[in-house]
Amino acid sequence: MPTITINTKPFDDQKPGTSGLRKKVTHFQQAHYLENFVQSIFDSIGDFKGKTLVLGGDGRYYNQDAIQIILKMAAANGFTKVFVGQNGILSTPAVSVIIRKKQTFGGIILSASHNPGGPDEDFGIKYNTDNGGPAPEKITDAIYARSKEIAHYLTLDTDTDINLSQLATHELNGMTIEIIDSVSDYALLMNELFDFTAIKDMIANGFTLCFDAMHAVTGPYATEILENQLGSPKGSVINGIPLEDFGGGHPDPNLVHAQHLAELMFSEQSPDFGAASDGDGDRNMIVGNNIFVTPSDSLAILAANADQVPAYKGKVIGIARSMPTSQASDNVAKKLGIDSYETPTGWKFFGNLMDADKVTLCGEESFGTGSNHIREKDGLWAVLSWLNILASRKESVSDIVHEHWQEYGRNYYSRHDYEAIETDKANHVMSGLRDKVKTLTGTQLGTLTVSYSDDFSYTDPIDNSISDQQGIRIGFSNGSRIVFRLSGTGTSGATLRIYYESYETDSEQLNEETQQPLKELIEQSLIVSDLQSLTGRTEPTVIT
Ligand code: G16
Repeated sequence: MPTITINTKPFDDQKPGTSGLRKKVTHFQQAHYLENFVQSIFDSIGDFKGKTLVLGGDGRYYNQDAIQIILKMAAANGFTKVFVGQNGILSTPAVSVIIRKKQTFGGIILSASHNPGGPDEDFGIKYNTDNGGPAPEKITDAIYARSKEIAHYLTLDTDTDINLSQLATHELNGMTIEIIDSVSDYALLMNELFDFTAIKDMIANGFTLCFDAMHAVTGPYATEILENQLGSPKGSVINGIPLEDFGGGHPDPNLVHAQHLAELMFSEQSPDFGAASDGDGDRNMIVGNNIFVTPSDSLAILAANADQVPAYKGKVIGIARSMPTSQASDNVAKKLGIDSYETPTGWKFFGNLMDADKVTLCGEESFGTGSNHIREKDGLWAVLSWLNILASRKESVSDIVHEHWQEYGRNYYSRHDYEAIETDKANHVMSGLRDKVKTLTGTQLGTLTVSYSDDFSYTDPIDNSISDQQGIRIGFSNGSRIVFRLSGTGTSGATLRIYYESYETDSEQLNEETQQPLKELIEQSLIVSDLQSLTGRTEPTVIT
């Protein structure tokens, strides 16, 4: 079937954000919109003639349509082979596993992550390079530049679609398409990293768990690993069937959107362990009986207990966290005598450090945790890490967390999100802060003395690339911090995130409350930012 060239015109809004291009489905459905972006990717990633691609997504609405479009374009552009997940399903971490294992040129992931799905909701697309990680900024910048000048794209002159539902091999204009099992490569790697026998024994001895897949991509992965392989009873995985609209839910694993799980874990029927993952399977939430583990604490605890897990015993060489993530993991790194790194928000910044063997574990406050086993954050990996540590230490989640605070001190932490603010008002808040931070150092905010204030800038220690304007930091002499940043993943208006952190080492002063110890920081953040008068907002939309 003939390759055809379709004339097109640039769209002016195809700048990839923190995690690829995310827009409403209806926006992607405009004539030529997806095609323009895909051709811009192909035009920006170097010579892939004769090479292989991985393709899959989180199963949201438009996933399968987009896959059919991309397959035709990949064939027309000269890829030799594409691995596609059965029914178009591949979690983000699974794509990273497959790229690395099969040594492909790269991969395309179709997902808007934790954002809702459905005909009127969100869709997204991102490109991962041959290390299995999100494309670095030099590639996403090139894709954006290309999208602004694109004049045509290549596709095939056919309406015939590929059957994605059966494991099979197809041929499309000289390109091979292999429909692969979505779960097996990923599950195999998890077997290699963790002590499945110990976890299995713990479960056989009565340990109970509930994993909420939120009707998103991890359903099949969690069912296979937690129920079939580790023996957790059927029903331990809830909302395990991926649905195009995530069952009408918001597949964001936090206490607000995984409310059912949160209620269960704080009830008398609580299992020993609870967890949830997001739309594309890279985020995780960890909850114990009556205790929520913040993602920042989770990273610190996994690092402090890495010796309990076979693949990491004696092998943790460094820890990286994104700037707004609490400094809890820095305290662990200090004690272990290893390096810690503070990077801008976005998993791609960890890739260079992992490729250069500088760090083993990485984490972000936005419910992302992972390691150098792949180059994406990995929701089920975090769950299995916790299960392995629980099986080895034979203590409850709550005991492990409390013992950690006793030993390292506690970093009280909370994030307040103000969603869907009009973009210019949100920009106004940030530009006001940017001016103010130049003169804040040394001044008092309430009873707090500002020890530093800046707009975070990061120089990558490996390639020396510089990323500016990554968030306003106000640090205080007692170790507390306030951070302001605009989300890079929202699709309506702007989301302003304010991150609060305070540090307590006196074990007599530790309490279960989170917001109370942060009260003064919260008050001062509103004063210094003028948030309420500039946006009219009096309350955050979501507190985590
Ligand atoms: C994406 C990135 C994460 C990052 C998060 C930040 O997450 O992959 O590395 O921490 O965005 O989101 P925001 O800019 O909204 O704070 P995901 O899970 O959406 O791919």
